Amino acid sequence: MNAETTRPFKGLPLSYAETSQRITVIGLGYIGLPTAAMMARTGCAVTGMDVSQHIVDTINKGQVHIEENDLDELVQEVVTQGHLHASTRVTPADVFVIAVPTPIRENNAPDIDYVLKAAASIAPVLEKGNLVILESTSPVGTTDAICALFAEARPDLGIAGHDGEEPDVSVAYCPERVLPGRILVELIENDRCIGGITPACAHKAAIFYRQFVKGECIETTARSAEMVKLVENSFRDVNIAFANELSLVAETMKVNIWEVIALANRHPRVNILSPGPGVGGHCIAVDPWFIVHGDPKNANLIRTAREVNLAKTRHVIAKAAALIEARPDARIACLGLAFKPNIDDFRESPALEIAEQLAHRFGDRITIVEPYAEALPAAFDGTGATLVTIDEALANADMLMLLVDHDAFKAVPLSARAGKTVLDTRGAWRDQPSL
Ligand code: SAJ
Repeated sequence: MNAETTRPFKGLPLSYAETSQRITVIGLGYIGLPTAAMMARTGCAVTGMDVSQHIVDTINKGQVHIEENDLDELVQEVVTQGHLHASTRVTPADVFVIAVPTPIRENNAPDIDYVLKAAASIAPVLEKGNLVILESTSPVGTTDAICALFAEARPDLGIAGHDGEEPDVSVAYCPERVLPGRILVELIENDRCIGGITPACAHKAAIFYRQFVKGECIETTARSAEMVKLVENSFRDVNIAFANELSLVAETMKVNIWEVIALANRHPRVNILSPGPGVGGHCIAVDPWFIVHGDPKNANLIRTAREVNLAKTRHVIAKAAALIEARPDARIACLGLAFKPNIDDFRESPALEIAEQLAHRFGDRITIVEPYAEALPAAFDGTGATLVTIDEALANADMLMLLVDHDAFKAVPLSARAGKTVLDTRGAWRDQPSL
């Protein structure tokens, strides 16, 4: 039965969904939990599966373990209404969505162990007619690997890619492309790339997503969809690397990079991104390596961009350390630990790495301001560095290292920064010279 759900939620559109379908989302992190909640708000029965008992208990109380705009309210609503339930066990469903992490190993090789473990946990409960969708960012060929695992584990079922055009179990790759901070809006509004192992799998997955997504759902192959996701984030990494390289050249040439970029961007076909202290987050700083690993011989620009962005973080650390050493009595406030403004996500954050290294080197001369942290991360243990408020930092610090352009920092007026040495890595305070 197609039922229209009328419960309004923060103005986001609600679509028509098959409310009798059972959906299981594996992995309740930054993508899995919003995805599960977004599907549950249409009235579908969604089970969120996670290996962490703590995460499962938190969600079943209607609470969230991550910070994301409006997510707390939505999760509380769908859990209270009984549409979302969390569990540590995988139970049978009609549609399985895998949204687990795909980190990189020490040598920058992709680690798809969590994906394969998730697939292995689904295999025993698979039934004829099931659809399995991988959403995790993955190297090209990962969806094929899931099908091979299913085929081996369940010879009693016809698996996509192994048993004809219309198999018992359909498999597709459908990457998310949501921006942290806007996840709930973008999950619904963005276009989706739907990559089937066969055209029939793509079609089935597209019909599934069209129940929830207002953007266009475009059907393609699983391998193309895997590559699309990696290409999107590599495009951004390469462009940020261009801006970061320019910022170093501008330092050498003694010109103001922010002014140069603003003026160059007046050209109708130029749109240079912003330099910063490096590239953070679990996506852009990681995904380009999946391409480099897949074709090391040809992916030279992509590898170089990664190296440029990593080198920018080292450059900021060296520059900050030299400034601090030159002023032995100065007290330094590092503003921000998050990987980008107005979020609480510290994964792969260059700001965190810079603050951490300065704290290890300069101890209690360093204070940290991070409105999105209740306490300093464990990496600061034993350094002597302390977490302070922005007001305390402005009252006591001689040097301000602006590492994240949180709104709270951008709002600090010039008068409150008067007389302080400023290293602004984000170009947030253009009314004051930055070293
Ligand atoms: N950054 C700069 N300069 C810029 C823009 C960003 O230094 O001009 C830095 C940020 O400070 C941050 C990092 O890059 O440290 C990444 O931030 P971001 O806002 O560019 O991207 P993410 O990691 O939050 O989200 C990206 C998005 N991908 C693209 O824009 C192509 C998002 O749409 C993806 O869904 C997400 O990765 C993902 O999950 O893959």
